[in-house]
Amino acid sequence: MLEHGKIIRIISNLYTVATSNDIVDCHARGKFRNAKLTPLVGDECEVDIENNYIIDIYERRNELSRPPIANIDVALVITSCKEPDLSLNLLDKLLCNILLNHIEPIICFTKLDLLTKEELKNIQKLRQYYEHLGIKTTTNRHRYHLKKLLKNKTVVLTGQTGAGKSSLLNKLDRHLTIATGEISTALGRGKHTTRHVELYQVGKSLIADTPGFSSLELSNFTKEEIKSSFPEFNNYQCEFHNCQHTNEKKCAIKDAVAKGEILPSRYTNYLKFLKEVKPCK
Ligand SMILES: Nc1nc2c(ncn2[C@@H]2O[C@H](COP(=O)(O)OP(=O)(O)OP(=O)(O)O)[C@@H](O)[C@H]2O)c(=O)[nH]1
Ligand SMILES: [Mg+2]
Ligand SMILES: [Zn+2]
Repeated sequence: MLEHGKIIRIISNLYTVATSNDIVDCHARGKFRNAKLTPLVGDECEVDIENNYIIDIYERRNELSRPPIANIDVALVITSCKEPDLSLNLLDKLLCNILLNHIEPIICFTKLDLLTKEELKNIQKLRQYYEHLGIKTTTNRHRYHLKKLLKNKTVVLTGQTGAGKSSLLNKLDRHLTIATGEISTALGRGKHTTRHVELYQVGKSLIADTPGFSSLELSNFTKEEIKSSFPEFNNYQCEFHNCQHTNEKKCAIKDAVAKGEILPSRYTNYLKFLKEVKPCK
């Protein structure tokens, strides 16, 4: 018998699928391997519930490869302010990747309790900057706000290892007991506690916990795409419409950085990301 379902968890080659009235562990048909199609958490699929096989994957609305997930409304970028240290490079890179995959990013800052008053003010300024770009921001302290932002959405948590993704899920639903990690204070590094992607029903949202990472490549995008993923650049008109905002003598973006209108970190990260694209593109 065939039923429609959604993949909610993948651990190595075992796929857990939620159908309308059951949760079944399945294997995937070899044909996916031949078609170079890797089933992802979030995939809508057809399952043979007698033989426990996924036999078809429906067309995806969208997908991400880091973390691997499909059919997402919102990517919540869990951004640690301390332990691990705030990385604006990773934040901007994640935003780039999410925007270019046509998914809405929302930034969620964590570990604000470890900050001094001065550092907190800086986070507040950062929040205002990103909000001004049209990107919503929140913190893991504001659970009511978070629940409102994520209501009726399929959400993926993404961000550095040790940033507090699993801890946040446990706080959003007190029935969850997902393992969370210790931060080694000596090294200031996390231990990669979460090892697989899994969707959880949390109130009126479906939220995926994912393994953290500390690096991400933007090599699949073109320079033009990278440029288009910086919304603040649209507010300025350079002399040449194809200005790369790099070595050009006159450039409205560089002027805006000098005037303090564009955050220096945003511009520096833009330059770094340009260097990561494939040379042939
Ligand atoms: N002080 C403080 N600690 C936090 C906060 N959020 C999480 N932590 C702690 O940070 C550590 C790592 O949290 P996890 O939830 O395991 O982090 P993760 O993002 O799931 O990490 P990976 O699974 O490795 O990707 C745990 O010891 C948490 O208790 C916070 O807001 N403040
Ligand atoms: Mg985790
Ligand atoms: Zn320019």
